[in-house]
Parts: sequence; structure tokens; C-alpha cells
Amino acid sequence: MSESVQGAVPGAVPGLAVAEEVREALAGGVPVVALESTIIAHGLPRPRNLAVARELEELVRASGAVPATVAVLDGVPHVGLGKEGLERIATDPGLRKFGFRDLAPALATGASGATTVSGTAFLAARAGVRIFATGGLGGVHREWTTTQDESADLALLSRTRITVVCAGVKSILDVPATLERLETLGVGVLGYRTAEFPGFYLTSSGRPVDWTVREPAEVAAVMRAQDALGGLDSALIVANPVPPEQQLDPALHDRVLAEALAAAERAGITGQALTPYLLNHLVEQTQGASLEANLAAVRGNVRLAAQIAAHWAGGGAAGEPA
Ligand code: PSU
Ligand code: MN
Repeated sequence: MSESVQGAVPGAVPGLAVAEEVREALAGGVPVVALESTIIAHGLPRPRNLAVARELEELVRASGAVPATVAVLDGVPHVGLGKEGLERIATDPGLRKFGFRDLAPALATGASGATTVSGTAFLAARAGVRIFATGGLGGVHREWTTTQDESADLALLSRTRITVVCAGVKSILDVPATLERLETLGVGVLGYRTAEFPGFYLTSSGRPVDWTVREPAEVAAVMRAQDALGGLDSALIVANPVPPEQQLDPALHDRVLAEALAAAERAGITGQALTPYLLNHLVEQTQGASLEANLAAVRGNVRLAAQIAAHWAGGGAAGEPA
């Protein structure tokens, strides 16, 4: 069984509410997969988001792992939400969006919010959860040279030992610049059964990856090698493309994305609001096709994460390889 970042008692972190089921799984070598809540609260339209939140947890369970959805409720960071907590993140209109840097003020003031990749990765790692599934990472935004808008996801992942299964970075971003930044930050990127970095809604971003793995066990082996090397606590990104038959039509994607970026600029949308604005715009302007591609990507990532978690926990294969 893997060593937890916490030492002897996985999940026992002061100030962190780790669900009993998650704690028991970590202590017993049962695979655990962390899930983020920003995609539920701010990245998907309501009321579909609640059904998706439940479906993702069920997918993890069906693969023999325990889901740990992460969020901050009334100033308490949760790793593993109960039924009510999940409902709350999907329906509460006042729920904020918390990256890593928001966690301390949220705790101190009793605030509630969904956690982004940076907030989720930090809390999950603190609880001893090593594998995390999401849709697409944040990254370097287009127009970075004037706005300096780069998601806090990247810097946090350069300092946190966690494996993130994603469909690349969101295609609303500057993908080549984001890949360069990941290299600068020393964050490893593995293409899963692909030599090309995925494009979130699209199967490929057109950019190459340096490393390709074909099986969940290979990912677990890379994680063990990270630990054997020791030293810096950087993350590992497993880039898992959406199947070609489930991707968004690339021509439609390019056209609608250009419109969305122009609309955001006209509306003066910046900061934390930008990513949800662009994602919602794409859903509307593609008549929901971008949503289906997004969901297909997330589902595939959650399944793969559960398989990796099984190999990491030493429990053999979870489900069948995709
Ligand atoms: N993946 C999705 N949809 C999302 C996100 C990821 O399929 O909405 C969220 C993640 O929480 C990610 C965040 O951390 O978008 C990035 O936001 P920003 O660019 O403001 O850092
Ligand atoms: Mn930003």
C-alpha cells in the first residue's frame, strides 16, 4: 500500500473533514478518487449538474473505488461529501469558487465554496488521496501577455504530489503556452494511449506529448518512481483524450470559441468569472454539444482514475481497461 503524505493515519488532518468512508478506504488500502466541485457548481448548467455529480460518484464506485468530492461548506473543508453536501454544491446559488489561496480566508470566515483543481488538489493531498479526476485543467489564458491571467492550478500542481487525470487543459486557453509553463514548472505529463496532448472538447490539441502510457499500471509505476526519486512534490498529469466519436466537431469548436472569446471581451469578463463564462457560452452556442463532449471527457477521466487508483492501492485492476 502507498505511503500517505500524512504518515501513519491517512485522512487524519486537523481542520479537515474527511468522510468516514474515505478515511476507512485510505487506511484499508481501498482505492480512492478525489473529484472537484467547481465543475459541478460553476462549470455545468443546472439542474443537470446534480445528476452529473451523482453519476461521477457512481462511476467511481462501479470501478471499485471510493469517491471523495471536495468542497468547503460553512468554513469546513470536506474531502468526501455526503448526499446533502453534494446537493448543496449543485444547487446553492451563493456558492463561491475557491482556489488554493481562498482556503484560509474561507475557513476563517465560515464561507462556502466549490474547489477548483488547485483547491481540490491541495485538500485531497492533505487527506492522503493521491488520484484526482477532473475535466480539463486551468492554464495560461489567451492574451496572457496583456492580462497575465494564468490559472493557479499550474503553480499549485508544481508543489503538490497528486496525479490528475484530465482531458488536457481547457481549449479556451492558450494550449501551447500552458504546455510550456508545465514544463517550466516541472510538472510531468503522460499521454494516455496517445502521442498528442488532448484538447478537452477535442480528442487532440495538435501538440505532441513526450511520454505515452498504455495501461493504468504504467501510471502507478510512474507514481512510484516519483516517490522513489523523492525531492520536490510535483504533480503528475495523465492526459486522457475524449474518444473521437464523442468529441465536439472541431470546425464548430473553433468558430464558437472565437465568438465566445469576443463576447467575453465585450462584456469585460475577467478573473475567476472568465472560465465559467466561456464554458457556458460554448454550451449555449453549440446547443449543448460542448456539454456532451465535456461530460464524455469527464466520465472517461473518472473511470481511468479509478483504474489507476486500484493499481496504486495495490488492489489489482478496477473494472476493465477502457
Ligand atoms: N474542468 C471542467 N470544467 C470546469 C473546470 C474544470 O470540465 O469548470 C474548472 C476547474 O475547477 C479548474 C477551473 O480548476 O475550472 C479553472 O478556473 P480558472 O481558470 O479561473 O483558474
Ligand atoms: Mn484566472
